[in-house]
Amino acid sequence: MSSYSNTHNGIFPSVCSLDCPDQCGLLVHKENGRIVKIEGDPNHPVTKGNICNKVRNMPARLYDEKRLKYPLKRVGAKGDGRFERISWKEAIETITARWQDLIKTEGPESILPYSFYGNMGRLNAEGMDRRFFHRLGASRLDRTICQSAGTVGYTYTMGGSFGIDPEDTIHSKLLIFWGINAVSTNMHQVVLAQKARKNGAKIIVIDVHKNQTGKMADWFIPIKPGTDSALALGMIHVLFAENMVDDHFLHKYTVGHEELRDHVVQYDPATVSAITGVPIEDIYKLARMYGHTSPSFIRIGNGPQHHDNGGMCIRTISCLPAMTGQWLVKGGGAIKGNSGYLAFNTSALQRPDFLEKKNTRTINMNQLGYALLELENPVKSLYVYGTNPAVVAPEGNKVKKGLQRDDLFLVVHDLFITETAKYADIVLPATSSYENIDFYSSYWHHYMQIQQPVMEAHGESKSNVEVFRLLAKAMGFDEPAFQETEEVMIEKALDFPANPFIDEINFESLKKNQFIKAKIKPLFPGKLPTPSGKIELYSQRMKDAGYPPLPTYIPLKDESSLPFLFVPAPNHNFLNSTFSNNAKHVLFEKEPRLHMNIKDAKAAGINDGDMVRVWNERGECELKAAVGELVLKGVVVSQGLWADMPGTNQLVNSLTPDRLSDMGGGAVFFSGRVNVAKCQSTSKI
Ligand SMILES: Nc1nc2c(c(=O)[nH]1)N[C@H]1C(S)=C(S)[C@@H](COP(=O)(O)OP(=O)(O)OC[C@H]3O[C@@H](n4cnc5c(=O)[nH]c(N)nc54)[C@H](O)[C@@H]3O)O[C@H]1N2
Ligand SMILES: Nc1nc2c(c(=O)[nH]1)N[C@H]1C(S)=C(S)[C@@H](COP(=O)(O)OP(=O)(O)OC[C@H]3O[C@@H](n4cnc5c(=O)[nH]c(N)nc54)[C@H](O)[C@@H]3O)O[C@H]1N2
Ligand code: SF4
Ligand SMILES: [Mo]
Repeated sequence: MSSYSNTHNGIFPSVCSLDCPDQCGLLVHKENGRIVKIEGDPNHPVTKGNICNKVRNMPARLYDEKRLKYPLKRVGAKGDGRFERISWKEAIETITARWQDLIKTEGPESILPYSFYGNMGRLNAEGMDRRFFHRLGASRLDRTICQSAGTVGYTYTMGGSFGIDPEDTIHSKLLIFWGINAVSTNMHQVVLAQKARKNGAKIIVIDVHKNQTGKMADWFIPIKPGTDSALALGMIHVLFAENMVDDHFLHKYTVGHEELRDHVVQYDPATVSAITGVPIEDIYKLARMYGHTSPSFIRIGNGPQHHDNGGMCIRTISCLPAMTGQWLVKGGGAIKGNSGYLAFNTSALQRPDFLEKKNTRTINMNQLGYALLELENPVKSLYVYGTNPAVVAPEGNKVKKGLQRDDLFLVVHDLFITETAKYADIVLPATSSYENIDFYSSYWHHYMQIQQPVMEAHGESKSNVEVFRLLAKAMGFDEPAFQETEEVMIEKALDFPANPFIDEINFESLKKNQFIKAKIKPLFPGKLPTPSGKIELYSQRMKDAGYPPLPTYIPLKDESSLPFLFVPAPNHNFLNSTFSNNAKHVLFEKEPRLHMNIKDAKAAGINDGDMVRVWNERGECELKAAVGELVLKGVVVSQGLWADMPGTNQLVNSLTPDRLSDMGGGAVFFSGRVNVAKCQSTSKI
């Protein structure tokens, strides 16, 4: 393995491993064996040397004194976070002995892997682990916490995760950021938009919160949470009514435009305005701008899909570019996600052929509390890696109660004692992505990238791949797949003739070039992977699955009569809960706040800066009120998945519901209702 990890001085190419669409090219500077600086790689064609504040300060996290160096076993009560150092040998023996026992007494489905993309490297996030748990016959995990509702919705319209090349958006004349806080979560799309703006483009932001992205817009359109599909339908209504549609495109590349034309008659601007809170004249103005501007581009974010109706909402928004034939124009169209272009050989990587039986049960990761507390044949052992469910999963109090169960054998593999790890019986130290070899494929731009180790493993920490190799050996799994090297795993994963776009991307070419762009063909003219091969404005497949076949507005669930919809979104300086335990990043964010409308605040006797209590039937937490006009009446917004909160120390997800979205079993973080009142007592902050 060619490795820079032992080289003491120099500048080494890397890739950001965080779950962020930008997947930046990085340069890591080392002096005397230590990483002293991380900056953007100016040669990366999309990210061009700019990176976010979070990762510029990554060295503080990599060398944080709290970083784990050794395996640990619990010595205190679950949740206390008291541990004692043990050897790897003892750790692996303890885990596998307990699992052998469980397999005999309860069956392998009593064991549940629980992971997400804390490290986007494919070998570590979805490689050796999948092989191992398939072979073990463990319960399967449905990884639905992020984008599954919208992906299913978008796929009904477009056939898969295929949008346009973001590099083309410099040619756009109208860019709509729809439910995406791109200044914080997709900064290079903003850089591209600013370039387009210099050439005369206008930027519209549609959001429930006028955050940094809304403030950067030429026009910010505030909308009531969960009503975006109505707005999109209102736009389509006006596009048809005022003859702004591209009939040639609709005839040639879509199915169902006649049905859609009749169907949207009901979504007149007055009706849509009453649903969305967007004034009637603004609906006309938006539809006319969209109808008359080409190329127009929509960046579809995660916000609208984290709702009860999220799948249908994304399905609906994704019909818009077809109305005006934007898919044929360079810089026109949309991006929801682009992972389809970089599809690789997941079967070779994950070996589903190792699945013991085909009907192994699947557990939705959004219902972890339920799975731990209420499921028949309960989960007896949970193995957590690359995610921090005690902070990020909905119905947080239920999750914590589940993690506290005396008879649950919990193993957590992480770089830190996270909130989740505090409940673990065994904690394993993880290397950071900078210590590993792995390949990366973006879900926004069209590049694959490689990481080679640039620093030595911290203490005794090990990568996910290494740990699953050890576990496989101890379990007696003797198939060669469990001892494959990372190099061979990458070669096999990238050997995928079914996707000709990546046929020049392999281990050798990645090592030589660091990043390689897939050879993408434009979507049109061409056949989409929908049943009809066209954009499905009318979807028979949806009808067969029990959904309305045409895009439709379906209101949020009426979960209670509490006065506010609560939108606990991500923040600028954390990445989900990553960095929420690093002092520097916490300092950048200062403290958790709750944005509320001045009229609501006045009515409740709340002033800016007051500590407020936010509660519902699921839990409660305390935040500092930020009073103003950044959110509409009836909406409250917090930012950041804080691991440490004032007062009762319950986290924002103690308030979020664990019911599932309309499609894809997605999470509905933003569809919960709460009440808010001024705190009576003084609190920690
Ligand atoms: N700095 C930073 N970057 C990140 C992350 C992070 O935590 N911090 N997380 C990463 C991950 S895993 C993901 S999935 C992406 C997510 O990044 P985004 O796609 O930006 O998604 P969110 O931040 O969840 O929400 C986006 C916006 O949706 C708004 N919103 C909520 N409900 C609605 C609604 O009903 N309608 C409309 N129009 N807007 C609504 C919120 O106010 C927010 O501004 O970002 C990634 N990048
Ligand atoms: N309220 C609310 N909740 C949300 C969201 C929201 O917008 N609002 N967003 C949701 C979304 S979109 C997502 S994607 C999820 C994400 O939630 P998570 O996937 O839990 O993401 P992180 O909080 O970043 O936690 C990742 C963990 O992986 C660890 N890690 C990093 N690299 C490695 C590695 O190589 N090996 C191992 N073993 N561990 C590693 C990190 O130290 C960190 O503790 O959160 C969801 N939760
Ligand atoms: S978190 Fe996103 S913006 Fe920041 S360096 Fe990583 S990929 Fe780039
Ligand atoms: Mo996500």
